[in-house]
This record gives sequence, structure tokens and C-alpha cells, in this order.
Amino acid sequence: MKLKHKFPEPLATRYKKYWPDFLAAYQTLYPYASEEALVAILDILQQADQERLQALKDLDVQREQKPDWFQEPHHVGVMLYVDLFSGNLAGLMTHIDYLKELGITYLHLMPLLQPRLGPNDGGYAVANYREVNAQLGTMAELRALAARLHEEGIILVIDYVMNHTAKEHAWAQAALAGDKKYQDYYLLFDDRSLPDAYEKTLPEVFPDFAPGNFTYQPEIKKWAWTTFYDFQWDLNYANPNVFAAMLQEMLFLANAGIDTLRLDAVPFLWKKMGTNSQNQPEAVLIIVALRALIRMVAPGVLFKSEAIVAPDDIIKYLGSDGFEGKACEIGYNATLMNHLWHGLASENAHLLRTTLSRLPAIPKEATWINYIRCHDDIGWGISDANAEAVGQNGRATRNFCTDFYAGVVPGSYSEGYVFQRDRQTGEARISGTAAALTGLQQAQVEADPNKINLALKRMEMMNGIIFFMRGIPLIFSGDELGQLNSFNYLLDHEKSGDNRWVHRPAMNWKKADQRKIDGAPEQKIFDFHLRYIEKRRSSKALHGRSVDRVIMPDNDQLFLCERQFEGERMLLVANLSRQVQKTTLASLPAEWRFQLFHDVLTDTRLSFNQGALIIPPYGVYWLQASKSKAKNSNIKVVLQHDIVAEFGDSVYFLGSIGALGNWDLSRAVMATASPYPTWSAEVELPLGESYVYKWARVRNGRIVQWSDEEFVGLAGFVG
Ligand code: OTU
Repeated sequence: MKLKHKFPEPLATRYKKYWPDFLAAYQTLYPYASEEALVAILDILQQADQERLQALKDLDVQREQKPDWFQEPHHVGVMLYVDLFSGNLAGLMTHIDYLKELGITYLHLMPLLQPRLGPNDGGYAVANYREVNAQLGTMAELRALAARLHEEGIILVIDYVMNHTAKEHAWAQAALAGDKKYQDYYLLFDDRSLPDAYEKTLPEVFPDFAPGNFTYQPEIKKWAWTTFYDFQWDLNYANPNVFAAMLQEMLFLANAGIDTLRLDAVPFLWKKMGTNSQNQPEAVLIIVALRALIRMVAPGVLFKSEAIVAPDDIIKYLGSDGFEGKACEIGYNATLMNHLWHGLASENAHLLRTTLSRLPAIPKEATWINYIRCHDDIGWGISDANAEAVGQNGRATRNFCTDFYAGVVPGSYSEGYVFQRDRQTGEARISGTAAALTGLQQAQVEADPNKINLALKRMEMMNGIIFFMRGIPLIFSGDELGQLNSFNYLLDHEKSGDNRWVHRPAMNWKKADQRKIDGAPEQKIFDFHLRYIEKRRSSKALHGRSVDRVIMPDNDQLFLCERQFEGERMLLVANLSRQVQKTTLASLPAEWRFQLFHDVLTDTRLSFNQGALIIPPYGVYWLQASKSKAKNSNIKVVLQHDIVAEFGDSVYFLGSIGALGNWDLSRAVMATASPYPTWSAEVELPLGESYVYKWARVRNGRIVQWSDEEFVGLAGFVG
């Protein structure tokens, strides 16, 4: 088609660059689309370009010149509900300092566009894309917030609910009034024949509170396709008018200053008889077509895909099979998230690392959102094939996760809740805050300091992984303080049926103040977040375009990953178990077989002179080749064991390093029984030095008994 529009620069150049990508996708989706439809799209672009503020256009150009701008390692995100965090948008303005204190550069505000009245699925039932929910503020305030955040270098992200509108949206209302044009905006059926045929292969997303995928509309005697709640009507993207209309709403939000649109429920955009109507190739084409168009007017705006599906399907929305660089820039790394929880529950990293090592790499233009949990339930996206690859049954593994986090498995520390058990498969998902799922909730109720300590370590370890891995780490607001499950939602009849609200607590600003009290759990949790954020900022290897590889050590409890960018390398070592673990240096790739490392997180030199890496319970290192600048001082370590001895015996600790006598009894450390039978001794060791030792029971100067076990330690690290 010839360009009849006289576009100004830089729109004209971008048109040449991106229109072919758009056209190829669009014509596959809509082979019969008319020339007028294309002209109408050009008109939409032209108008949006005229309306775009100069300040946003300047930002576009800056970002175009630095295409990896959102992949720099300093980016860290938080997601929050405006009402729960600060009441409204005006309140949020007064809390930007808190976000800055934490180092946040990416702010995802949960749905805030005008929802339907009554239950609205946390705002995911939008009645008007051009108005802000009046309880939260106005569109003018949202624009002002965007401008302010730009000054602070914070990316503003909001949800773009593109699979469905609320039944109260003007389009749906027109459809209900009998307007044929708008009836075509949705998927409406005169009788049950087609719905029944589709249902044969459709799963249910919300089997408990919205069974089935269709809802009868008595006003028009039709069945509407409603994948989620019955008040959320799925849009009919097979209709090019829907594509054009949703393009306009998108551009409106881009022009309000939104930097990133979180595309909600993208897997569901295209329906096909005989399939589960998820992840159809056309769903990806819709994204590719919109991506090309938005880039012409607002190239600084990113797309973030919300596809919480099987690992191989997630990747499609980030650009694969020829669409590299042409789909979403950001996507939820649900695979890492849910496999990490499996790893924590089983205290075993085998499935996690096997699955991750089998995932195809995402294109260099894209990056992940790494998170340990979000506002939704945790679904066990563990494939049967990956489970089988580690000798496990898929369903049994997924059910184990549900049972563990629901607290049903004996010994579980978790206080989560079962969400939406599937009636056919019996499988279910889990709700709960990070603190509840890692055991802090239970430990605090029991006021058990050891359990509290373990729960904090679990949280620190989980975060140590997601802050390391390729992508933008995303904190669910409140988790940086260890907020617990909240049961307030049970008092609200619009929320009480949906237990995802248990993990969406209101921000507790009193609890936030505890972050300043030394030794308080809030302070410890906040502090490790700060440390991770600070260390990321100065770690070039953690740039989003790094080359990564999962490493397979000779120990299943450990998760190791190497990242490499422009000559800088870093190695993550995480122990998913509550026991000390070791792995031989010989089992690591040649680049990592040194004895001396520098741990970036503690800025300490670690010395693994025993030929094995030693990792304390739930420990995490971010290792580099040793640099001399690292601190090294001596540290006092108490060795302690319960040993039954006879009267007159003495006990010695003998070990591999000088301070432990180099296995020579005459230079070993003598222990005292205080009180018997607990024998202990304090030794001074170089911080970060690894050692192995045994105890020996000595009578008349002769060893009469050795400990069966050889104990390992790392001075200053074993907790
Ligand atoms: C999304 O989630 C939102 O994140 C939810 O909060 C909404 O309720 C829902 O859409 C409807 O708007 O199934 O259990 O693969 O996982 O779209 C949550 C995508 C969901 C789905 C996801 C959906």
C-alpha cells in the first residue's frame, strides 16, 4: 500500500522501519481486511503522534538511542495496589521517597483504570480505559505522577487488560442493547451448540467462582465468552475493529505517560475450536502487530506480557521463531518463580536447574521479570516432561507443591491456601505472602527464634536468586518487610470469595518503621533487599544482555548459574537446603575451579582450600574471581559437639588448617565440656576460610575415638 499520509519525522522513518512487520502480522490475522481499515489505522497513528507531548517524544528518542535502557542492572521493581499502599494517587506522591530509599526504578501500579461497580477482580474488569478509578484519583493525577516518576528515573507500569472488558464497558453495554456492531466486539452465541463444542477442550481458569467459560445474557438471549469471572467478557480479536479500537486505547495510555503496558492474559486472545484456546500463534501475531504500531508513535513504551503458562509457551510472547525483537520486551519468568518454590519445598534444585537449562534463551532485546510471587496465586507450571527428566511424576510433583505450601505435608512450615482446585485433574494453586510460604508467619505465631531465623534465611536465599538472574527483579509491595497473610478481605463481600486477597495486605506503615530498628525481622528483610539492590547496581555481569548458563554441580541441593557480560563474569551459588552443602571444585567448569573467590554480597574473600565449595544452610553467594580489595580479617568461630566421654577423657578438635592443628594432635584445639556432654572450643580463623575437622576423644595422650563425620565449615558463614 502506498503511503498517502504525510508523516512528520521521526514518525515517517519509523513508519518505514516498522510498517512491514505490522502488515505481515495483520494480513495473516485478517486476510480480508480492507484498504480502508489500513488507512484508518494510519489515521489513528497520525492523531496519536500529534497528541503526544514533547517531553514524551524526547524520552522516546533517548530510549531509541539506547535500546538496552531497561536492561541495565540497576533496575528493580515493585508492584503495589494504590489504595492498599497509599489510599490514592495523591497519597502515592508522598511516598515516592520510600520507593527511592529502596532503590526502586520500576513501579507497577495494579489495575487503576475505571472498573465496573461491585466485584471487579481487583480492577481487572475495566469499564473505561480512559478514566482512572475515581476512588484512586483522576487521569490528570496519573499524568502528573508519570511526569514526576520520569524526573526520578522510575518507569511507570500499568495493566492493560486486553483480553476482556467489563460487562459494563460502553461496548458491552451497546452489545447488550442490541447493537450488532458491538455484538461483534465480543464472542456471543445464540445457543449452547458452539459453547458446548468449545467447552470440550477448554480448561477452567476459575472453576470455583466462575465455572465454565460462557455466561448467559438474558437481555439478548445469547451466551457470552467469559474465560474469567462472568462479568469479564472476552473480546473478539478476530474482528479487525476490535484490533483498531484496542490500539486506540493503548495509544491513549501511552500518551498519558505510561512507560510499560502489562498486557494481561495474553495467552487467551485467540480462540480456536478443538484447542484449549490458549497460546495460539495468532495471539502472538496480535502482539507483534500492536508492537510495531506503538513503536511508530511511542517507541519508549515497553510491552510486558502476562503469560503464566508452560515454559515453552511463555517464551513465544518474548519473540521466538523469527519474531525476535518484535514481540514483548518483558515477560514474567513464571518458570523460575514456581520451580524455585518447588526447590525450596523439596530442598532440592535438580528440577529447577534441569528445567531452566532446557529453556530456550530469550532474544537479546527482551528481558524477564523475576519475582518470587505476585498478586496472583502460584500455579505449578512444572511440565510432565521436565519432571520425568529428573525421575519424577509431573502430577505428583505439582500436588506435592500444593500440599506442601498448604501446610498439609508433615513438617511443612508454610501457611498458604489452596486456590481453585481443578475438578478434572484435582490439581490446585496456592495463595499466600512470601512470609507465609517461607515459614515466617508460623514462626512468629510460635515466637520461635530459631524458626524465625530459618524463615528469614529462606526469604534471603529466594531473593538472592531472583536478584541475580537475568531480568528485572520485582518485589510485591510489603514483602520487603515480610508482611504476613491478611484476613481483612473476608470482611469485604466483594473480595471474600477470592483468597488471592490473603496475600494482598494493606501496607502497614508502622511495620515499615521497624526497618529502622536494628535486629527487627523487618530490618533484616529490608536490609537484604537493599544489599541486593546495591550490589546489582555495581555488577556489570548482571546486565540484561548477559550470556547465562546454569551449571550442574555434583550436589542436587545447589543451584548455580553463571552470568557473563562484556568480559565480566559472576557465579551464583545457592543452597536450597537447611543443611551445609558442598560441591567439589572439580565438578565446576574450568573458569570456576579456583580456590579463592570474592563474594560480592559480603565483599569477603572466600578460600575453599579443601577443593570444595562450602555453602551454609540456605546460603547464597555471588562469586567472582578473587580480587585483592576484599576484606579479610580473623573471626572467632565456636565449634561445638555433644560427645559422650568417660571420666578423665579429653576432647580435641583437629582439622585441615593451621588454627586446627593441621591434623596434628599435639597442635589441635582442646575442648571443654560446658556443660557436659556439650564440648566446645573457640578458635580464631581467617574470615572466609574453609575448613574440615573431626573431633577426637583422647585418653592418656592417645586417640580412642574419632567422630564418624568430617565436619565442614566456612569461617564467618555457617549459620
Ligand atoms: C490475570 O491472571 C491477572 O493477573 C489476574 O489477577 C486476573 O484475575 C486475570 O488475569 C483476569 O484478568 O489466570 O489466575 O496465563 O495466568 O491471565 C490468574 C495468564 C490468571 C493467566 C492470567 C490470569
